[in-house]
Amino acid sequence: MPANLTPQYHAAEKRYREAKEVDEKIAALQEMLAVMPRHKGTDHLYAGLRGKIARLGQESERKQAGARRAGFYIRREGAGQVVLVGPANSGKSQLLAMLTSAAPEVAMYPYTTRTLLPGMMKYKDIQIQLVDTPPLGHRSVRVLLSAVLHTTDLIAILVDLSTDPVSQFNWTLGQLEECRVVPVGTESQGALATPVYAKKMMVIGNKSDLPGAHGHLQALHSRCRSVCPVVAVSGTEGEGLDVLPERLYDALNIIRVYTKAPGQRAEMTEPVILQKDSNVGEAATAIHKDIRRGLKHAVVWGSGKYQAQTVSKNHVLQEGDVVEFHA
Ligand SMILES: Nc1nc2c(ncn2[C@@H]2O[C@H](COP(=O)(O)OP(=O)(O)OP(=O)(O)O)[C@@H](O)[C@H]2O)c(=O)[nH]1
Ligand SMILES: [Mg+2]
Repeated sequence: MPANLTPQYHAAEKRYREAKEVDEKIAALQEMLAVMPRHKGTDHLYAGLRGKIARLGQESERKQAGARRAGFYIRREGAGQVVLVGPANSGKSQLLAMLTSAAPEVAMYPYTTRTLLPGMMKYKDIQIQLVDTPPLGHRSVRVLLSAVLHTTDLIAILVDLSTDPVSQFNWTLGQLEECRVVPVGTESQGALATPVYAKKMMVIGNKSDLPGAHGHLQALHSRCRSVCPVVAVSGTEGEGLDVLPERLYDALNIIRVYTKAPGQRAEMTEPVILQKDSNVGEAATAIHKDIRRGLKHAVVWGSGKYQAQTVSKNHVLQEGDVVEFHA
């Protein structure tokens, strides 16, 4: 079976071959792992990469006894993955604690978080994975984060609204650029090492409860206009946390679609997650390639001109549509 490895995989492999430091090698291998398709044909490759990472991990531990382990591969779960990044003390861990059942350490002093920690956030009938990270600024953290930044669906930049959030935002963009990550739509700027990963981003202005936050928020809005959306929250007081899951969902650019078997009621419990503007054919592929192969037409409730409209595989689906596939 062909492995169908993506250009992103080959780019990571090239970086692996060229890496001189053990932690860079591990980060590249972890990225290869994260972006490789998983099926029977790649089982062997998968196991091989895991083995290499384990061996290099031991080597790295021996080399820097007691020092932080480099690299981390977070398995994507749920409808989408959002990585929370930003300067120290901006409230990343507090936000993860408020929105998920994960229990990160939160503290008044900076550099509390030492590694990547995922948690699942509920939104309607789906779960979105949030990943807490150590504060940016050090090379070791950039190495630790590279794989997850390159493969994630959305990067949420957390800034502290009580102290010049525009500078924190600019600084964070600079740090991300060092990881070869730029906001989508700004790819052409700068002379970065290739490849550059253009990622959807969002800014979360945290600590909206503190003095000065309101004025700073206006400045942040002006700075981020045409780059990415901004949401203001308070991770400790709860302000804005009711709308945040929806804003993250919108920024992920996905839709929920439900399927039903002919003659049966739609189970409105387990939606299929698709990229916005996906069509019926893509929905079929997302479920099973055999469904796509046998597909003659579909019946759609929701986005059709009328209910139970018969549509072709090219019909573009909308949030909440119910689809019945006919072979
Ligand atoms: N007033 C206020 N304090 C907050 C808010 N969110 C977090 N804090 C406080 O800010 C401090 C840092 O919070 P953390 O969640 O540990 O920040 P972090 O970004 O994870 O910090 P590092 O792991 O060091 O990068 C803690 O004392 C929190 O209680 C907020 O919305 N308002
Ligand atoms: Mg933290």
